[in-house]
Amino acid sequence: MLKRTRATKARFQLILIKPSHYDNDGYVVQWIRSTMPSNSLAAVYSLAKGAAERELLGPDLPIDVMAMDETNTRVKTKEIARRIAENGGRGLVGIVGVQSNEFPRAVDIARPLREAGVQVLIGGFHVSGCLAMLKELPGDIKEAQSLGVSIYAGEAEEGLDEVILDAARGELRPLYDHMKHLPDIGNIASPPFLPNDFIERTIGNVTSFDAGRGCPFQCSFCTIINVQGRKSRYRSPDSVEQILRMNYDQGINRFFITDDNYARNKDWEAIFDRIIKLREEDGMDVRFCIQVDTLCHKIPGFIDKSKRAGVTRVFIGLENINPANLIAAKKRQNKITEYRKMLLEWKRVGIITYAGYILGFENDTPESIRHDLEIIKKELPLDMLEFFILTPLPGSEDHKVLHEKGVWMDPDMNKYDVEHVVTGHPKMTEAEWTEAYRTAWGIYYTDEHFETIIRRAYASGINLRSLMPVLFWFSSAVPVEGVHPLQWGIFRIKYRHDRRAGLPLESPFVFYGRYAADIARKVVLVAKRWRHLKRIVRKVEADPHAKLYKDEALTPVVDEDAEHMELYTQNEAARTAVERERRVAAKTGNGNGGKAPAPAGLRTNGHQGNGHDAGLHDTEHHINEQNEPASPLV
Ligand code: B12
Ligand code: SF4
Repeated sequence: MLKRTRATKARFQLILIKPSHYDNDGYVVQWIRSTMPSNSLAAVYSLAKGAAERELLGPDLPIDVMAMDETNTRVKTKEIARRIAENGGRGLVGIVGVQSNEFPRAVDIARPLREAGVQVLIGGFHVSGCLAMLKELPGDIKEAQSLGVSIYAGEAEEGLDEVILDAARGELRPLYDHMKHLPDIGNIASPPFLPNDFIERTIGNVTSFDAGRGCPFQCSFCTIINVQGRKSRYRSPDSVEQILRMNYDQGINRFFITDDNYARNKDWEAIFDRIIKLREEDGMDVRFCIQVDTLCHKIPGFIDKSKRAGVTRVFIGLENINPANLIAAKKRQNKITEYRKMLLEWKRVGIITYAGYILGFENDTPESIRHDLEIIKKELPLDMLEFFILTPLPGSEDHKVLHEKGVWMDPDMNKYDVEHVVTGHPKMTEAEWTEAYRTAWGIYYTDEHFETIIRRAYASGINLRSLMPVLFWFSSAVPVEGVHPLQWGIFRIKYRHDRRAGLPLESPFVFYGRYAADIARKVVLVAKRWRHLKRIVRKVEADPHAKLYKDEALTPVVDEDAEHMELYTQNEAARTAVERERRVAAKTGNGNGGKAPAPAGLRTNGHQGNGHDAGLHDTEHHINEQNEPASPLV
């Protein structure tokens, strides 16, 4: 990636690195092809290119911008330092989009660079979250500063120029704090963009961008609201069109819109309308994966417009099915009575659903988790389910509260990847909690349930050739590779020398012997699992009655027998939640004519008490026209 350029004239070198993190053995998690390009990197890279094109440092000091994502590219600090020296000695390494689990790796990258006299600046969610929520900088950030590493908290849209100017003078400040002012991103001149040679290092023809930032809700485990705010800030339809066209021109037509909650992007409709125009009138075949909340189906037209705008996959923050847990986490907007209705709406238009499920809320036990997952399998028409360990991520209210109370939290930030237990639980030991996470994947993705998911999808008009790779990806990442599907990639790369600071260099015999055995094991496992899944798909396709498949989860909400669904009756909290919904419905005059007491969310007409019309549309059954498998995410 770093081409050698011996310059005759000084050139400012701006090198942007999105770091990875370490696996449990202390090796950097890297792949020949990683999941998808990072939007954080795309955002900062594009702003930096903009500064270079504007000749921010004047015509005598041109800026060269380079970007690399460590999940698919080896970071060679010596080469970086040499490149800066060869170009006149002025430069900056920006370590970008650093999440808490990546902070130790970011510091390990910074250390040799600082020793070589290179200026380094770290930005991203870890530093922004800590500055947003903690009264004092935590030890790891102070330690980075003691190495001479500068910290950038907040968004780069209005602060990057200042940083480049300071760095060019060799006067980088220890801290840039932009947390108080959240920039307007409506029409910035350089929206997120990465060139194609970068995207080729990831799976599929996919890139990502944020159409908006911020979310109005208040979930206690969430960092987003404290870093990006609760007010919706969004790009204009023109800006979104610019991003789409720039990518389309380089052959990229699939996009992951990274908004944590696109349904709460205040301008979702205008953005979708523009995309619909691009697709239907200008013939641009663009497709999307979005993230939404469990009330999105109540926004009039949201699901139908998603379909027309080319959304093929949707991530939903389901989080849990026990209302007591949801209330404790301040996730009151998640109503179990809405889950089935929302999922059936996505099924109606043939869009694949993924739901996130968090393990380790205060009422969870290994038994309750197992029981809840069985209910989900039976009663919710969901395609993929992905699991996370409830983690007090720096930047969240949970983290702040535990920190202020002095409750133990693991000091090793590398473990804050929502796959490790990092604090105590009232009902589970660390071992039980870890095991509950590990086994959850196997409980959901059984052979029997694979077949059920595939049958439901087939009967709903979802293209099985497009479902199969994602089903494979989400069900196999943990058993095969031991990493979360969002972190998986194609073919793991490991360098013996790229080991976490403080850990010994292993002997080549031990290292390569284990590496080779590991590769062999994974190849066999991957082939076996893929063939197995393919057999199930073929079986369903060969079944002449498969299109007529029905089960409890696919039962239309209007016909369901709410009294017998375990989702609504399994415990006191569920029954209370259903009762509360009934009372709300009765008060707002939206009852169902004195018939069987169906919860508000189970009715098919009328208002739902929050001003939105639930309006189940009686449109034709849509068939997902997407055929070829691409990235596991988009
Ligand atoms: C998209 C996304 C992903 C994508 C990443 C690919 C992509 N397309 O970007 C995928 C799905 C792969 C992913 C995976 C994970 N993610 Co993620 N992800 C996000 C998400 C939703 C959006 C990221 C984004 O684009 N933000 C918008 C950009 C522009 O904001 P930004 O990163 O903060 O960058 C701005 C500023 O920080 C600043 N800045 C950043 N770097 C620098 C550097 C310099 C030099 C300067 C000047 C400024 C600067 O300027 C930028 C532009 O304004 C965020 C939540 C969020 N709203 O940000 C979670 C989030 C970042 N993810 C999170 C987590 C935990 C994970 C996983 C560990 C989960 C898991 N087990 O799978 C993995 C880890 C991946 C890894 N280590 O390899 C957490 C991190 C929390 C924390 N305290 O660290 C977040 C915040 C969500 C949450 N749950 O709270 N993720
Ligand atoms: S709905 Fe999602 S993005 Fe919004 S506050 Fe809750 S966890 Fe955060």
